[in-house]
Amino acid sequence: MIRLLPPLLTLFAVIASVIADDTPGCGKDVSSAFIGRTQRLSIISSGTNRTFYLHLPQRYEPDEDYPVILGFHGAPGIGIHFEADTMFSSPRWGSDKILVFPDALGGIWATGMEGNMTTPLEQDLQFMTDLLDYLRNNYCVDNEKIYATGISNGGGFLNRIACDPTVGANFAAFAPDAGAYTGFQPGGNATCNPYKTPIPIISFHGTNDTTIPYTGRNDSIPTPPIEYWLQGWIERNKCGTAKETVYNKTAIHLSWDCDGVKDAMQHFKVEGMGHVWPSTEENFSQLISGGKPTVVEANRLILEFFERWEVEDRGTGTGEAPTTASTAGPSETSTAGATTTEAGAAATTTAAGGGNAGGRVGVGMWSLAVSVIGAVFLIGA
Ligand SMILES: *[C@@H]1O[C@H](CO)[C@@H](O)[C@H](O)[C@H]1NC(C)=O
Ligand SMILES: *[C@@H]1O[C@H](CO)[C@@H](O)[C@H](O)[C@H]1NC(C)=O
Ligand SMILES: *[C@@H]1O[C@H](CO)[C@@H](O)[C@H](O)[C@H]1NC(C)=O
Ligand SMILES: *[C@@H]1O[C@H](CO)[C@@H](O)[C@H](O)[C@H]1NC(C)=O
Ligand SMILES: *[C@@H]1O[C@H](CO)[C@@H](O)[C@H](O)[C@H]1NC(C)=O
Ligand SMILES: *[C@@H]1O[C@H](CO)[C@@H](O)[C@H](O)[C@H]1NC(C)=O
Ligand SMILES: CC(=O)N[C@H]1CO[C@H](CO)[C@@H](O)[C@@H]1O
Repeated sequence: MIRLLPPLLTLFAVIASVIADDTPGCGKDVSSAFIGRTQRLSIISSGTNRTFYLHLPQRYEPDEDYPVILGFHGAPGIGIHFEADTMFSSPRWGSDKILVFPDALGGIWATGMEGNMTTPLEQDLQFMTDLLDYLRNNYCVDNEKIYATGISNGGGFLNRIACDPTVGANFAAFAPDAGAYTGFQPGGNATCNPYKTPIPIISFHGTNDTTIPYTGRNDSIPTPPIEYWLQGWIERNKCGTAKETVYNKTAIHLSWDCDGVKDAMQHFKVEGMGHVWPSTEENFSQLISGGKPTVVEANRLILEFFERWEVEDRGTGTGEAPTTASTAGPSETSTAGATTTEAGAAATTTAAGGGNAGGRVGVGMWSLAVSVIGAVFLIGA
């Protein structure tokens, strides 16, 4: 019996850390060569070598838990493109966060499309699970503060994450720009079963975007009109009417209260902006496309938005699970120009319970059960 004591105590320590939202990587020494710099690392996921760029905070302390932001590049691309474009890892923006810029296989994220986008969606989603496991096991992660942002095809992929009840449940909020939401066009077959209501989303899209037009695309890479895509989330998130304001003269800012949660959804329709990252200073995507700086500083707006959300948190809402069928697009009665019926093979929702991340809660409850059994056993011994 006594010999069981040390392993049991270790087990309790692990359990305690799980319950306290610390991750197994807390307390682990990290080479100083890793801190404040961007490293390219890799893990094996679905039998494939998957690479990503990792940037730890300037003053990383192994005992302090940090928020994590995943940033998804556009297609074709690699993680460092998104880092260079947004400069999220510069001290000005990201000094207190763990920033991760994953690479898509062949430069293109799976968004459930056929053709060149051949990585199966499940495989890219599994990569997210494995990547988060890796981060939690090696670094001190604040499980409540994990977020995703991205551009174009990366925005389309993070939208798929938001729609996945299991993988999405790791994330507190989402921020796509110029998203290529393939599968969510009228008649598209994407499914969407988010883990909670509302899912906080701040999104950006330029009206002069010719790559992923604001009005949608009908060719081999179909994308929805942005208003149609928004309408899908308005319904899933149970949002009221939009508050509309003119932002800095040339952008339209829409904000929705959703299921009793204030300003849970935000959208910036940026007049004249092309397929770029919105910034008041010229950045790479603007340079490459001949675009110009805009009046919207996406970095600041995104970081301020993320600050407001935690995974388990749902503001002032009721915390009840959605009960309606969850579809990829808006319903027939929508006014957002959707003339077709619900987007294809919509799944009926089995949403993993209001405000809570199903998988994580599962682990928490299991740990609690083990620790109670363990405690009883110890007392008995
Ligand atoms: C995975 O790819 C990276 C970058 O190409 C390489 O450095 C690493 O050794 C590879 N890992 C494995 C296990 O093959
Ligand atoms: C959705 O449509 C795409 C393209 O037509 C197809 O490759 C994919 O298998 C479909 N997915 C489902 C779940 O039906
Ligand atoms: C798909 O492949 C074709 C032929 O190689 C190419 O012309 C096209 O640009 C590719 N599309 C994407 C989205 O990469
Ligand atoms: C795409 O096709 C649909 C149905 O054929 C049509 O209603 C819609 O206007 C088209 N959209 C664009 C942007 O061409
Ligand atoms: C946006 O596109 C319109 C029409 O093509 C053009 O007249 C206008 O100059 C563009 N705006 C910017 C800021 O590039
Ligand atoms: C845009 O508006 C924000 C918020 O009101 C303000 O902080 C910022 O200075 C403005 N930027 C420009 C370029 O007008
Ligand atoms: C290379 C470059 O100029 N990048 C700028 C792009 O925009 C961000 C803000 O989103 C700036 O911080 C960068 O300096």
